[in-house]
Amino acid sequence: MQGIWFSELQTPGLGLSIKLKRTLHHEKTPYQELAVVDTEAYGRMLLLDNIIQTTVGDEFFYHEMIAHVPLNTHPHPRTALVIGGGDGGVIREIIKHPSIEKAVLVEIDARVVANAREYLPEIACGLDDARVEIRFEDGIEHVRQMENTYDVIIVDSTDPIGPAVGLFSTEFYRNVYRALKPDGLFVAQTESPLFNARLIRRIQRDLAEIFPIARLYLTTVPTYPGGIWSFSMGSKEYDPLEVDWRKVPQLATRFYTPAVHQAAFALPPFVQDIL
Ligand code: AG3
Repeated sequence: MQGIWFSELQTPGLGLSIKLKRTLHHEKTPYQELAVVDTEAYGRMLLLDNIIQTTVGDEFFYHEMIAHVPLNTHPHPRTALVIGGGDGGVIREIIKHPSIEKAVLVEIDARVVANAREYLPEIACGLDDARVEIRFEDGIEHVRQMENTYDVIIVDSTDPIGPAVGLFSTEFYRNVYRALKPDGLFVAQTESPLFNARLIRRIQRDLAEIFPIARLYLTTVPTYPGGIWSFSMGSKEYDPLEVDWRKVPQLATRFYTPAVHQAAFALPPFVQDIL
């Protein structure tokens, strides 16, 4: 292979390789190693500890699905919390919803936000919206301190290694429940059903114990392991399969539509077997 390639070792026996045009930035933050590179296939790409977080070419698959599914399930979301998500992609989607009055981003690493603003403007562009509040603190602590505060909580974390481990814990989900309003709901990215079946099963069981409604839905993300990705939802009142579509706002999206929303909950047998 000619030129310079980046490979993410997604599993011990599987790598995803992308040809680089150039490295735009590289630094060690207090929390992790951060790089922004430009690629042939997907444009600019954000890496944390050599793990692909997002690329300009395919970020909308993920950001639209993690945001619009919960926001359209809630009939009138006013306040939203994003944990992680320092690139701003989830916030950009949230502020498309006219009902949103306040969107809080709690990101532990200020350098992620600073670099996204500088190198990934098409992803970070929503961060300057007047409804957005950015706090550089630990999302686990933030949720522990909140009670009856948010309509929607979205966990846009890194993989469950290092500082993100606590964002996949039973205790965290209990605190999320308490931080939500009485009819609130939450969604977390929960990795690939091809490679993380046991994690997904445990999360779904936790959520089913804590929330009246627990659901799993899927999307495709070309640059994530397996290309198939899961999201787990816990909801106090609203069912994502019973949305009143006449009342949902018309949004400018490239992946999400009401039909895609509904289809995302159709689980293939191999995923059904996980639950
Ligand atoms: N959040 C999900 C990252 C998981 C990717 N995993 C991997 N490539 N092994 C990304 C942040 C996007 N806003």
